[in-house]
Amino acid sequence: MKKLNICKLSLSILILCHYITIAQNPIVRNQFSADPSARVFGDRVYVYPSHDILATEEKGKKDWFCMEDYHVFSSDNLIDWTDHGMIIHQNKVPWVRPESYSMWAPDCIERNGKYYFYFPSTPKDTVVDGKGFSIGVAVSDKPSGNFIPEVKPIKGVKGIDPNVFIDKDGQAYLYWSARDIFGAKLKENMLELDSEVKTLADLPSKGLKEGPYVFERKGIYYLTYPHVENKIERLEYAISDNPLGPFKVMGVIMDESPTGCWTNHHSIIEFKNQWYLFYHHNDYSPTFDKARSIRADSLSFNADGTIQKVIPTLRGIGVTNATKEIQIDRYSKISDKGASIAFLDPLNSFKGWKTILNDSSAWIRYNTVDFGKKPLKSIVVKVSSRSGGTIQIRTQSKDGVVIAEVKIPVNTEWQNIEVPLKKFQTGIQDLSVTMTESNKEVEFDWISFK
Ligand code: FUB
Repeated sequence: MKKLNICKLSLSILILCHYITIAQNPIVRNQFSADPSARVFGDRVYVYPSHDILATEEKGKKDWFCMEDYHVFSSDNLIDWTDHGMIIHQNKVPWVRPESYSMWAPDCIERNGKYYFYFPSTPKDTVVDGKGFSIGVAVSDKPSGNFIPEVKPIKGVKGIDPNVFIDKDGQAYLYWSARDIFGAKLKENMLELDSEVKTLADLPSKGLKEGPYVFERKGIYYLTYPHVENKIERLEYAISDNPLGPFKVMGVIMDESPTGCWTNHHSIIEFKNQWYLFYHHNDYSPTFDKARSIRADSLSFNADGTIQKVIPTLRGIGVTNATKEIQIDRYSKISDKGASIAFLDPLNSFKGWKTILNDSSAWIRYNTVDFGKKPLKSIVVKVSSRSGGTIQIRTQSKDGVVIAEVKIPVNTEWQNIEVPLKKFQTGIQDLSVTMTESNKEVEFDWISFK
């Protein structure tokens, strides 16, 4: 799923980049990732997440967040994401207490050709119990690094989850959280506060609020934030006609995780005329919610500027090329009966998932596959089956056009089976895979077209 490639980053330097060639949810497939701050720089989307790792006896605190560095990822099509590698390490930041494993949610913004990366961590001069966060900045000429950290954190700021917004008039604002949400103007140098710190008022008074993310659309300033209204976080928003409020609470952008991931943390961008919500869930670590994975789904506004609730999907965003390995376990829809998803290797979740169909009424649907203009001739399915079975692949809907029928022999090992297509359809299609027999069970890793 991951291949190594050599990418030219400057005229003189060649470095190794990791290309992650699939991009359904979760987006990052080679490590845990959380708290995504997505930004559009030029014609690419860059995502700056936290990097969860698992604590050990020597590293961090058991059963708690553990983060020692940051990576940055980018894509120009929302499908193929490049991991540009580590951009900051806790032990290379002058003000951060070494081995504090507290490199929590960051943000990054561009101003006058420089990229300012904001991150919270435990400062060296903090009390011995290691509690208390400051927020620092690292500056680079490129969005993928080389980020050089400032020697000291930003004066006057204590808290986590920095977020920066630059208004149309050029004024920059820093937001952060420490149970409440705070905001202040930033100086032109982006490194110092330029106003009093304001506690953003009129937000819910009960329950933790954190992870502020501010953006402007059609003259409305949106303050979006995770909030514990009930037992765990959900994403909410408030609006104002001023970047520092007062804000009016408007509603929920994303409900609480249905499987209990306690945190959520997000960012919102517009890219090529579509808005997207980046957020996180614990996809690769279902039993431990401090090892999270970033996701993205489309977001829409109503005519009055209110935000439509985003229902999280596994399918995520972007158009999948039909000739790539289509991970149908990242489905758009699935039948109530006879269809399920499981890890390929329960001992190594990063190997990904498989789809299991075991009822004649079972089906799974995967939307937005680009078949291009040139006729494709065959389908390849990577399958295994204890019973054998026949499946049909359709375009458009469950009852749509059958483009292939694949008879899968009994074989408990994974095998690739190729059959000719019965029909070819051009352009972007939604696909479904349907089981046609009862008392049979078929497992899929992926399907692809040639
Ligand atoms: O990732 C550590 C913390 O969890 C973040 O700072 C919060 O926003 C929550 O996502």
